[in-house]
Amino acid sequence: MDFNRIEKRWQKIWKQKKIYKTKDKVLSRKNFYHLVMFPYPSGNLHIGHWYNFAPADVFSRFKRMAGFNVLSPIGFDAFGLPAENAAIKRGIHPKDWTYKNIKTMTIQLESMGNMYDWSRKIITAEPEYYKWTQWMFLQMFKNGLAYKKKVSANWCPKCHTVLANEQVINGKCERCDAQVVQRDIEQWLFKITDYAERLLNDLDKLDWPEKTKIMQKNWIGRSEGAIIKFPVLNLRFSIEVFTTRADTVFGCTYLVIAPEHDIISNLKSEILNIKEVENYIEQARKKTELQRLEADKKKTGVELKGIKAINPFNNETVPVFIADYVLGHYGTGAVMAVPAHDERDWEFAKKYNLPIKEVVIPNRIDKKNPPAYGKKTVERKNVHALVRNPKNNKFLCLKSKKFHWVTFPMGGIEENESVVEAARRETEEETGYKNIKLVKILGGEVRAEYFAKHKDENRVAYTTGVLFDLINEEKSPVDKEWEISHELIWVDKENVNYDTLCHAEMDDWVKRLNGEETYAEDGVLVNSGQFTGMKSEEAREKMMKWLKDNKLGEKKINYKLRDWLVSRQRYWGAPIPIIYCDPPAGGCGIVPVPEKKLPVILPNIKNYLPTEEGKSPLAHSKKFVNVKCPKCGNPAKRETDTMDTFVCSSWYYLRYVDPNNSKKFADGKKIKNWLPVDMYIGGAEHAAMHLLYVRFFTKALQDFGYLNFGEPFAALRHQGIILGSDGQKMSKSRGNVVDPDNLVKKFGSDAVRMYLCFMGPYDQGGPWNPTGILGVKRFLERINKLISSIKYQVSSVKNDELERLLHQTIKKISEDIENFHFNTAISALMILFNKIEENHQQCDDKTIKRFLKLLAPFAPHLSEELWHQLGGKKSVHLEKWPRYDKNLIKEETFELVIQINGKTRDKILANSGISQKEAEKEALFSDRIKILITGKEIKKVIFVADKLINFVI
Ligand code: ANZ
Ligand code: ZN
Repeated sequence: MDFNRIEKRWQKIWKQKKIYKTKDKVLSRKNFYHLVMFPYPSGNLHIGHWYNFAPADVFSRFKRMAGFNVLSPIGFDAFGLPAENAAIKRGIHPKDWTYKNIKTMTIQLESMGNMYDWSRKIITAEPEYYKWTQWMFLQMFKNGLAYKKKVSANWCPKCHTVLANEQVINGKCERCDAQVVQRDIEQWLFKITDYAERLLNDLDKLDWPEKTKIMQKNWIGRSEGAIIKFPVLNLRFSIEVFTTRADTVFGCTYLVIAPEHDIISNLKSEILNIKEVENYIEQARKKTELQRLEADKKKTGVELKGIKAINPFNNETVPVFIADYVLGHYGTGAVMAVPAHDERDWEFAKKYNLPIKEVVIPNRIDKKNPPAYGKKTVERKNVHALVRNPKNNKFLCLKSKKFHWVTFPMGGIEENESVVEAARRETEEETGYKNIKLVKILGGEVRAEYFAKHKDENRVAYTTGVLFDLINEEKSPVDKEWEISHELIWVDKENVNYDTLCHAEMDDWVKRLNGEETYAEDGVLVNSGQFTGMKSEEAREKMMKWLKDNKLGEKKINYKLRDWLVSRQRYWGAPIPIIYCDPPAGGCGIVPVPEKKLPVILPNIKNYLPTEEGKSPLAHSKKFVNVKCPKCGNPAKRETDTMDTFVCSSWYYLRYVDPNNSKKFADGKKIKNWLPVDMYIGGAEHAAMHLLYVRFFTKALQDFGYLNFGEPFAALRHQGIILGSDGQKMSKSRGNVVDPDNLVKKFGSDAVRMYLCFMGPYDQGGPWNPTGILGVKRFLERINKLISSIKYQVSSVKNDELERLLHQTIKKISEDIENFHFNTAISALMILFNKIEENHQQCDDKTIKRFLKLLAPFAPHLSEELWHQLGGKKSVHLEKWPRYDKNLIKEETFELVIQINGKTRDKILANSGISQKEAEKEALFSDRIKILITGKEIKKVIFVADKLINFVI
């Protein structure tokens, strides 16, 4: 059959009859706003777009048939850098390029047959739209959420533009491969950080994928910590550090400040090696943030000679360094370095020979032998001897025959004995081995609490691990009684862990054996003055109080989230509606364009390359730049930067509810009718930026009084990724892309849509299988053949089995679509159709019609065609979703749970609806039950129909 012809025909009819036009309110129907992320008009729709839009359309159609008044709009995110770059490359105007693509993509989108209400289409590059993007900017500005600041930015000297971190690959510009440098540029920012806490807390109430919420949480990156002031020796000046680990402050052996920190300019005259320092700063400027943070990167830095800082807790003086592993914009841009407990500091300290001072030790509670209540507690200093046989990498252990536990040779440290001496002595006493060579002490002590069975007391032990290598097997005699009760065993390295050995310290020994040098977790404080002995948590609280009392610092919450840089020195974007009035004799400064003068039209210019100094191409246009100040009327200049396109997409969802309003961004009543969005669908790659920005906008607009809700998307789902038939991610360079247009030509849109739904779980995607789509096409052909060729009895014969399956399938497909399990829904549809085919002689038209309704969301064209062949007058898509009869779908059998005295002892299959008598009989038939019950008196029987039977004996 000619799918293409049928599909085109119905698309035309749907358009003529406007069946997808959405009314703002329909009597007795609840509104449901279902949104897919609008596409960027990059040229052609690829199959990934289809994967976003087609299954989403199945959901829309289902919701509509299920009784909702569904809004399903589409538009184009039309501003942006790619258009400009492509245009520059091809010598076409970005606008022409963009609108040409929009045209192509519109035709493609229409070929899908989705139920979009095209009358609500928005294009963000239209003045009618960006007027409101500019208006949004002004609201941010007027409410103190938009501000200007010099910021260090990734700068591509060749493209003359600021780059986002994602656009910098290995320090080079993503597009032109030029070396990216850091440059301070005056930029506009939105104060999204003011909303960090709300953006974090409100995540909890959203029906969003857990992974996405976690990504947002990490992006916001909340850290609780403290600011500590370190006075600079001999100067009336302090360096403030941000730390999450105030409890480690006694272990601070130096400070590090970021190279871009302004402290350096303040201290310039005091720094003896200022040349060297300035040199280092110069080098650091060339690096991007990502390069600076690379974990495996060698740490570098320069000491500020002549500068010393004072640790306020112990009044020790420490040296001060600059190093690029500390970032200027995070916290205070300065850290107290604690090499014993921070890996980066440790590496740095090793390299520059700085002292390493341990101040927190692990604190372990033995899970196998936890402290017992009411027993006395004894403190001890212990050693564990880890004796390794270097020939086979096995460790010497003792197994107690009485207690069945395995330990290292171990014991207390005696007076005037070193840990190493104690470890040697214990090894010889307990095992006889006397020729062992010291390898190293395994770090500092570990505190552990446990119950010492053999002594019937609780212990708090401070234990040091000592690693030895066995030299030879020579042994001294061992105490007879001890020898009888203990067995020597050699344990493989991989079994040296807490499963085998009973020491609470095992995890620490294992880490240290594997070369871990720093202890970064919480624990118990040592060498920390009045705070010694406290647990980390408690110590932090007390220290914070001490800081506050002494005005040397305070509690501080920090966020990784940074303010949103929204200005771009680019042409193809919404102009920022700001005017600068600063004539020599004191101007009005930064003046917003009056709202009634919006939009500030993006002028048509010839040269849309950035200027040599890196200004936006708009700076070329004198006509655009030179204006009168709206306040004083004097000559003034327009801002020439345009807005980040993420601004356009941060409020587009609002515009769809009232796309043609020229007085407001959207009418309040319409906002109430539709918003927030009930279901939002799009790629997981937008988890952090886009989704965070929209949430910020929504909250800000709520605060300004324009919205009565604070979250834009009540529910969110991501589609998975389609892989090429080779199992690799689809990409042009790999040559494994499939072109949707060709597929539509060859198989028809219904088959493409349906195959996309069928190929795997929607949130996971999967590999494109060329024979899979053939299978779906054949399925549609079989449907067409059967339904268009057979005459049905009109509601006469009845086939109970088919009827039951039909109702079960209605239930399953409804639930599956609701849960985005499109693939299993289609499987169910296929099973149902097989049954219909088998029994077509007993199949009435009512059954077929219900089948077509189930098919309609997946294959909207074919189902419509057949619906009309069966005499349907209106569109099948305006029909009601079929209902199922609860009684009909009841399973014929169920699993009867058999209990004895409330404990489940067996489960058997039984017929639904059986009586208690029958159930008793069947249950007593079970061999397991027989064994348990024979000879016992049954006192009572409890029966729950179609569920369980319980014998009380
Ligand atoms: C002392 C310390 C001791 C630290 C210790 C950690 C462990 P998060 O959790 O990511 O917020 N830090 C602070 N400002 C920094 C900056 N501008 N650039 C690089 N590192 C910075 O990390 C907070 C920790 O990161 C802070 O706590 C500080 O090091 C470091 F055993 O202070 B910490
Ligand atoms: Zn003025």
